[in-house]
Amino acid sequence: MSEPDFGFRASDFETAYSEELTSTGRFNLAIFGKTGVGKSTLINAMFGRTVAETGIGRPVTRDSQLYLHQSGTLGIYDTRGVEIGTDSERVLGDLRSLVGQLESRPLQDRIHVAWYCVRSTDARFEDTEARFIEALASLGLPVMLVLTQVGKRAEEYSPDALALGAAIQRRGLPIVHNRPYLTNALRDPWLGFGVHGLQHLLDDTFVIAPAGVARALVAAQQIDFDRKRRAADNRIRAAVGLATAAGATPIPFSDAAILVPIQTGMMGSIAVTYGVRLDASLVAGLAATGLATQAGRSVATSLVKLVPGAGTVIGGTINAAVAAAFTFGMGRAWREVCERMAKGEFGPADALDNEAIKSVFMAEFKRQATNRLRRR
Ligand SMILES: Nc1nc2c(ncn2[C@@H]2O[C@H](COP(=O)(O)OP(=O)(O)OP(=O)(O)O)[C@@H](O)[C@H]2O)c(=O)[nH]1
Ligand SMILES: [Mg+2]
Repeated sequence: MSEPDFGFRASDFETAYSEELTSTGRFNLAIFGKTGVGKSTLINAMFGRTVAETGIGRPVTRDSQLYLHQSGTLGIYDTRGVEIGTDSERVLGDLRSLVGQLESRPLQDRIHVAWYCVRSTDARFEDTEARFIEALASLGLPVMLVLTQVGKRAEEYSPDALALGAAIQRRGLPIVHNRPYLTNALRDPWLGFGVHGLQHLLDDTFVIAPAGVARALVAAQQIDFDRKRRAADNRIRAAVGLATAAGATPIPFSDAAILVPIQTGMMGSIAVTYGVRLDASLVAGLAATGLATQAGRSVATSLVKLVPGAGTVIGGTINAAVAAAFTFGMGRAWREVCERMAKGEFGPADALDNEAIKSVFMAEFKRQATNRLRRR
């Protein structure tokens, strides 16, 4: 990848991205349930395509029936072709030794939460499943019981699903809040059921998971963009603080590149928060800041031309207010680009629509930086 002279430096971005990934850590979820109940569908709905892209995962030990899929800030443990009942003992044996090994490892390597899935339309919950859940709990794993494919029209749940949920609840199993989470992860146009219950499941997963992996879960999940926005805004605030400090000594135009590492670091961090892959965010970062880079000798100087009023305040130097406004504008514009990338609005990660990225970034940058300058 060729590097522009100023503006976005791919190497700075890569460094920031990988540092952020390391410090964010990983949220590890174990998911169980009988074949075909909708485990993969639930994971895809909650965490986006990240998991599917990691392929088949790898067995945690040779011959193990437990697989780990690891991608960025997310780890998923699951099984393949395992029958709860006949294969339970083997899976639980693998899990027991795994959990034992992980005890001495850092928090981010351990299993944080288990989801046990039951298909609501099966209308039955077997004793072998109850014993499996008890065994999970005895390993110290918090178990959330998820009813999948639950029909819901308006605010009415399907009576069958409610009956199954009540029957499970009566067993008094060691599950979180002693009640199932009612979900549907895929719109069913035939029956007219929409996706529901995922936000509640996620919110309680945040409560149950250790605080030390909350940032990883914010980054990994792909349904609650408010949480991502809040995390991004914290990072923007930090970068604006750094830029303000840098600008406290008026920076000559020619030295405005001093702001570039601050802004690039912020962008790397925000990309991680949105779960955007490194390769995709590199391409998007180059596209987004490319116009600024082409227009002048540095992002900061060329951006002056884009922001009404900025030129008059500075007179040959970049001052603190302008440095802050630019950094804020870039942060907000990049946040917008990352959110849309995460939602797939710019196309697939390996064929991004660069023109669309540019225009979204520039429009948002001008708007946000200008507002920030006016607010002074
Ligand atoms: N309508 C609807 N269909 C679902 C839902 N979840 C799963 N399905 C369908 O049920 C089938 C099985 O779903 P999977 O997600 O592959 O089930 P699984 O538990 O991962 O299955 P295995 O990996 O084979 O154990 C697929 O055809 C899905 O489309 C859901 O929430 N709603
Ligand atoms: Mg599956």
